Amino acid sequence: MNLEQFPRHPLTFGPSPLQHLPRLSQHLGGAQVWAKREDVSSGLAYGGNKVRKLEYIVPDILASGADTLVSIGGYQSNHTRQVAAVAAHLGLKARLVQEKWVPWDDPTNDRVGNILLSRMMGADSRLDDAGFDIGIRDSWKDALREVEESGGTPYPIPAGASEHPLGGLGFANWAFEVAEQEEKLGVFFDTIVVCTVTGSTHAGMIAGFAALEDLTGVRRRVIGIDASATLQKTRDQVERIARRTAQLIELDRDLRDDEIQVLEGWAGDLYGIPVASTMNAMAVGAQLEAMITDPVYEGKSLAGLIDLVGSGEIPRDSTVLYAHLGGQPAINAYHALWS
Ligand code: 5PA
Repeated sequence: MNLEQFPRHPLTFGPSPLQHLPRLSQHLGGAQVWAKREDVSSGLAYGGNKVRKLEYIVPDILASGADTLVSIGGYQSNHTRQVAAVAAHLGLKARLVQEKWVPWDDPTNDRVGNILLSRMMGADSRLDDAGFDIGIRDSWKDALREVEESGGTPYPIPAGASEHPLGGLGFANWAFEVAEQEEKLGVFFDTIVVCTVTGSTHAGMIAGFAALEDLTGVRRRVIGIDASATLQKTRDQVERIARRTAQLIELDRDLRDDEIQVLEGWAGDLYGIPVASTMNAMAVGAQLEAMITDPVYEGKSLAGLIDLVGSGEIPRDSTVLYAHLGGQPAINAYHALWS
């Protein structure tokens, strides 16, 4: 295993904080639940999981001599907001393609929250009518070409930074950070629960924990909760990126099938649209722990955790780590859920 060979440009305050959630644990009547908070670990525009992925991509951006980061997401993409933040931080430009990934017809959807923040940070954020797809899009390729044609030097960052060759490294490193924090706190997380859509967060963790298992001999479960509602695409992407990242960090074995688990059941029918379990999870997190989650991603993975602990699928004697990946700025566009 060799993660140290990859340069990392720090964009966070340090290791993201671990937080025990006693009232949530008591409410679920089973496992002890903790959260690792990517949403409060960076000063760059509210942070989130992409900041960690970008820490490993920035050295390549700087080496490339690019002047414009080009990326893509939905109107309320957290990823594009974090790309805009990193561009501002580095003194670069950002060209963002914001597609209509979610049929959420609130008139504020393309004006508040993430997209507002991206615009404040000076990004050239342009709307596109195309619907949800985690794959490589023509609109993104067009944006890259446009930047070039206008004399700029673009740096391509695909959706969620997942298809970027280095996209899995940030969360491979997360696994080792968890192990260090466990040692300091005298706790062991046998189960990790994480939201998965474009895949490299979950995939990076899979590769990182596999490497850690090989070093320590200790197994744990990393459970991805699908929030894409296009399960097969996300599953394929997670598997592919996990294997690619494992190879990159020189894991000297293939990943086992049981290491790659993407569970369905909490995404609802459509990406970005909350269902009853999402609403319940958001209320439970907020009212028991003041832990705010969003209706697109974290509310869905929290719903998965609540059901898996409640049903005993995650055993009562488990210590579970919920990866809180950020995403709160989007709730502004979802004000109607509570009005
Ligand atoms: C996102 C992603 P992955 O895409 O790495 O699987 O991460 C899923 C995820 N939680 C989980 C939050 C808060 C997220 O923002 N967001 C995308 C975006 O455009 O914001 C890439 C889809």
